[in-house]
Amino acid sequence: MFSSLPLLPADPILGLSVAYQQDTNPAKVDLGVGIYKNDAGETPVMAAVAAAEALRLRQENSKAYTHPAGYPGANAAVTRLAFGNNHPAADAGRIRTIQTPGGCGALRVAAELIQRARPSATIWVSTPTWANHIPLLGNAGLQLREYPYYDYQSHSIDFPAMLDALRKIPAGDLVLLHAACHNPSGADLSREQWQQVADVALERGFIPFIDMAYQGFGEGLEADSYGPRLLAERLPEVILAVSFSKNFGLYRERAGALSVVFRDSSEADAGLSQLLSVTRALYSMPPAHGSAIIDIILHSDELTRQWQEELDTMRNRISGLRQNLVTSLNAIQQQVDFSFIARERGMFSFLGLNRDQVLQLRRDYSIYMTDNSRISIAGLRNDKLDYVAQAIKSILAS
Ligand code: PLP
Ligand code: TYF
Repeated sequence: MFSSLPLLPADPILGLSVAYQQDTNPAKVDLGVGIYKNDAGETPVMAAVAAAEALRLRQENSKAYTHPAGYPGANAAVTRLAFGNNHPAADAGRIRTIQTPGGCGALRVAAELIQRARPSATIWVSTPTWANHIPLLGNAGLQLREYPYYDYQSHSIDFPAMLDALRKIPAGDLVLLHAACHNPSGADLSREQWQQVADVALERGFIPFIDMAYQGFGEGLEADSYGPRLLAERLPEVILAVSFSKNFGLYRERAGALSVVFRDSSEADAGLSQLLSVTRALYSMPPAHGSAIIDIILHSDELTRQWQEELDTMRNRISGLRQNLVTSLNAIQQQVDFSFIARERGMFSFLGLNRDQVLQLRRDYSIYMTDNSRISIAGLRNDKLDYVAQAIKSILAS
């Protein structure tokens, strides 16, 4: 039976890591997958996470199944982390949160819930968006369409074009927005622009579906959740898919959460029962380990402080690297003004190179990035900046 199945290409982002690992050039630089690395090129377990894990190892006395909604206690804590304390929608009993296997799990479960509630709904995604949004949402059977977002010429959001497209979206469709640190462009909505998106959503009746995979990597935990908090305050229904892979460094533990804001608490109860029925049909219940660690950290003032300091260090390192890359690049060539890289936020920016140039960087310099010239800034190191800048200069000149 399986002879009918053709061989498929590897994940274009994760496949790049394999190619990088196999490269024997000692000068190689990995700007591919969005994994935070320190200046030694390592992704260590965060100290707050290691401390929470040690505590958990001493305290855990059972591996019995956990609750279908996830590790008890963690849902309230992660809802507060996303929405803040005393959010009006939470106080009104309108939010239901479940833990999911990573942000990917949250996106997929949300898509299945939408499919149950309104199978004819279209999900509008930004041009461009994270490549995995397409299979994660599309494979649930929903139709996907695009709204204009990033303008490659000006290296910024084409907000008038975006608003114009949003104004034409039919009531009941969903608009996928990135809370902060837009993947792949690094270009984020300002507070004023979030307000305007909320106005149009109210006017048109579309439902915001927000992907928050980088809370704390842009400006800070509060600032990066401005959009979801605002939309959940102003609109009757909002979906929020959260990943803890980056901000807790829990990538392989598959820790994430899905919060849905419903019209009222009785719709919320029905909605939660549907969510649990969706997950029962997919994987029964989420992994507990990552959520338990997050729960321990968020319930300890000391560990929370330690975790936030580590997150601040990661964010500051990325913004420092952004600044240093601009300085290096602009000092040695005049062809392109790269200062947009310092204006953008989070893990990613586009260099603005074409595919041939990207392949040339990979082949001639062992510098790895996705074919659309997206670079993962955290993969840079200060001792490699000159090498990378010189390589880009020579590519631009050739
Ligand atoms: N959404 C975006 C925009 C991402 O970049 C990622 C990946 O890192 C995710 C969601 C899902 O993250 P994970 O499933 O690894 O938690
Ligand atoms: O865009 C990235 O690099 C991250 C990590 O299938 C990632 O979001 C990439 C591909 C993938 C899962 C996670």
